[in-house]
Amino acid sequence: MTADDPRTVRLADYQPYSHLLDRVELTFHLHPTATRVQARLHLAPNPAARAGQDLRLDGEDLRLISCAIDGQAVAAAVDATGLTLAAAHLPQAAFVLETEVEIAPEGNFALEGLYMSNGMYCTQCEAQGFRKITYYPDRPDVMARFRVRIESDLPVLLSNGNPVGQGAGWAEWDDPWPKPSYLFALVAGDLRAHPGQFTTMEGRDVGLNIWVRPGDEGRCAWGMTALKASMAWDERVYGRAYDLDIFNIVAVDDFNMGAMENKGLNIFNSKAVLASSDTATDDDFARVEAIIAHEYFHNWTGNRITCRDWFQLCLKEGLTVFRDQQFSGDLRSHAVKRIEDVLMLRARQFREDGGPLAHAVRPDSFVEINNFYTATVYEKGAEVIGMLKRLVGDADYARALDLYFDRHDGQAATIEDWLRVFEDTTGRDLSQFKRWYTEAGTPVVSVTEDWADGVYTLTLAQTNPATPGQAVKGAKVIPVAVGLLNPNGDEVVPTTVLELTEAKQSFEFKGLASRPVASILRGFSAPVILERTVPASERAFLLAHDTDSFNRWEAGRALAKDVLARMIVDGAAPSADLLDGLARVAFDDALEPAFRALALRLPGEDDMAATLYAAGHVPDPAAIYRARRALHLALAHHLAAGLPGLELACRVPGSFSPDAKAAGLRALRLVALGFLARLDGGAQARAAYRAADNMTESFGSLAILLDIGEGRAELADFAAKWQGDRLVLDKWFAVQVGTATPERVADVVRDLTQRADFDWKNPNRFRAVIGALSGNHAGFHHASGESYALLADWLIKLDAKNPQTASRMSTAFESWPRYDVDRQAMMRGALQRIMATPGLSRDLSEMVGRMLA
Ligand code: 0A1
Ligand code: ZN
Repeated sequence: MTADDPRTVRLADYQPYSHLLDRVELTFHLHPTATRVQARLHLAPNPAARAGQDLRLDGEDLRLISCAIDGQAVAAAVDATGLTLAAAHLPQAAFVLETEVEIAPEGNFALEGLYMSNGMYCTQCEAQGFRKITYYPDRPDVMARFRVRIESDLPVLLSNGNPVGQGAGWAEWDDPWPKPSYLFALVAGDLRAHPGQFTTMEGRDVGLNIWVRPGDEGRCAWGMTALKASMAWDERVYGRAYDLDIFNIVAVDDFNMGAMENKGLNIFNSKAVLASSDTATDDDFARVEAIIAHEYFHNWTGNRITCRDWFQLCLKEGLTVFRDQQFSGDLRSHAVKRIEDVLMLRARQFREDGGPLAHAVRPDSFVEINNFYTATVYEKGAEVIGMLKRLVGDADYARALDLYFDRHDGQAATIEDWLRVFEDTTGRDLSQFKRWYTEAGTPVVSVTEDWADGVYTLTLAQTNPATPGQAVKGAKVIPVAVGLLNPNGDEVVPTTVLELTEAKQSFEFKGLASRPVASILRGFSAPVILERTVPASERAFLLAHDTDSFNRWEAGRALAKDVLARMIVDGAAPSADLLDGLARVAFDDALEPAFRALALRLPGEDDMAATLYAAGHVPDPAAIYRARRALHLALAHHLAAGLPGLELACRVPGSFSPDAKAAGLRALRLVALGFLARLDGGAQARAAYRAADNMTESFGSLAILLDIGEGRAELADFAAKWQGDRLVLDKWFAVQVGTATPERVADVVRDLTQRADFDWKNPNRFRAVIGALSGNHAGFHHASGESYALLADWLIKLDAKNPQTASRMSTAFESWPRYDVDRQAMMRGALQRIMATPGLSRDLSEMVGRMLA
């Protein structure tokens, strides 16, 4: 995939590090433009490595002040990526290497290494940021115990581990657990704590804190609740307790990702931890809960057991996503959580897997590792673990995990280690299953059925599409969960997991009185595309009767996609099967409100473009936009009589609570208001906006109004109310771009980016506007090509300051092969223009290069 780039790093080239590193002592003298970092590394030759090697330390953008071994100055050869000490100068036994460097956190807009955000110092070291702090073997298999001294006048000085001393202008921290450098963290600032406390199952008291800027104290309670719930859940479900005296979380406004699991000192994008009913939507609350859990769960899956090298990233990420999904399902609703996860998987991971950026869950080469924090590594990585669990069963999964923690605690492990644990527990041979880790692309499973002499035969065939650098692939092990219903809706065969291991296999079901209706891939038991021609009546039957709630939703979704596709391609009218089926779901009080809200959400435009492309059409974004709105209107008319009652029934009485049940009601109410707005010009949504006492309903009704071309007054009101609130204003920016008509969106973006409060160096603000541009499908793909050019301009500008975020956002172009030749030419033209920019980062040049290959 990155075969001819000289910067390519390969899994096959892995070598253990030349030295062992036992302990590290760091002293920071903080200063915005001249921070001094002194490091003492306790090193010894590594008996497992080739003897007589030079000592190579990574280092970037550092000014070396001194370098000594055992107190004696030594000459170091410094280049742009590190420092080398010749083997001849190195002791043959244990020694101490001391260095001092100077760095400038204030000018660091890449937000990697040590940087500043609103006067506060903070760090981001995953994946390779520590090398911007000091000279160090910056690789995850070098694990050391850290002791850190921070000197600064700022009132709060934090690092990993336990506090061991503090005085005026200094603090010291000691982390007893060996860790790789990517888990190092330091924070210094004028911060306020929201405190908490947790007693572990082993009876140890742990002090908890969420640290925020003054003024944000009132938005921490939910995060603290989520943290305690996560700690209790990991004890109860995985038997894993926390292992330090203190657990700190810090909220930072400038952050490239959601959050980071640094040992004992998690650093969060403030958007991923702060929440209050007036400023955060129900989706925000759920996301905060999930991200807190995710980072906390990393303490065992990531920190205690880490990755041998960055190719193994899915070892910690896939497993930790899987664990946070289990947690959210346990706390909320498994059915709803599964649907939401699959929606996300299809929107992001299937899109990635089907385009020029496709890569294996465990890639075997990269140019810039930051480009591999992807939906494939994270979400498909989690799906692979879900499949393993389904194949071996819950009891063996639990036994395998116990063995994993026992065997690998304190180690830097590999996917081979992970699979061996399952093989040793179950006696299974997982060599074929391992293809899920090494081969990219979404398998397509096609289904044929046969019914004769009371025997129902299901034939499943798999194809594994070619992806960049991987032309031919073997068959995968695919768990296909199947249930059979008889024509009156009773389940005659309960969920059974079929193991598809060959290119084509048949499975027989005997002793049935009548031809059954099959519910296939229940619970989305494998991340595959199911190809099956099903009459609309059968989809409608499953939408009404399937006992598997995921497949019930899926039947409605598939029906909606079929109908929309016909509306787009043939100008057909919406079918009664769909309208009646959705009406039954909308008004069925036996179903969870959150489920009904999801079932009534129409497939998105990008989803329809992908669906049409897969079916051999060239998607027309404008036609998709029109058809989707027409279907929304048709459905509004069809549901009209029941909508006022539904809207009323979904009003949550009493004071606000972010719990899943109340959130589900609010979600369904907003769906009803969205339909009503198509019929009443927004009168009800306007009233809902005025009456709202929480962000979910005020923002939700504002979005509905803007979507129908109304809401000017409400938009101004919202801006006036939230002036100066960074997180809420991000919503204000994003909703205008997201709801702009295809013709207007580029102008809207141009206007917004000229405002003084469009701080483009802040990743949240940049994503709110520029990310929303590529999220507006018909607007981004407007035939003028204006939006493509606008995105390219902004990516070029951002890349000079923040390569990571620029690179991630370039994936907006990954779907270029789907579209017509004119759009393809314009998108490729935009990519070529980016590629030709002098001084382009390694991050963005790798991504653009792969998209153009
Ligand atoms: N490990 C974190 C995600 C993360 C990765 C890279 C970062 O900077 C480049 C920051 C955060 C997680 O999975 O939550
Ligand atoms: Zn993670």
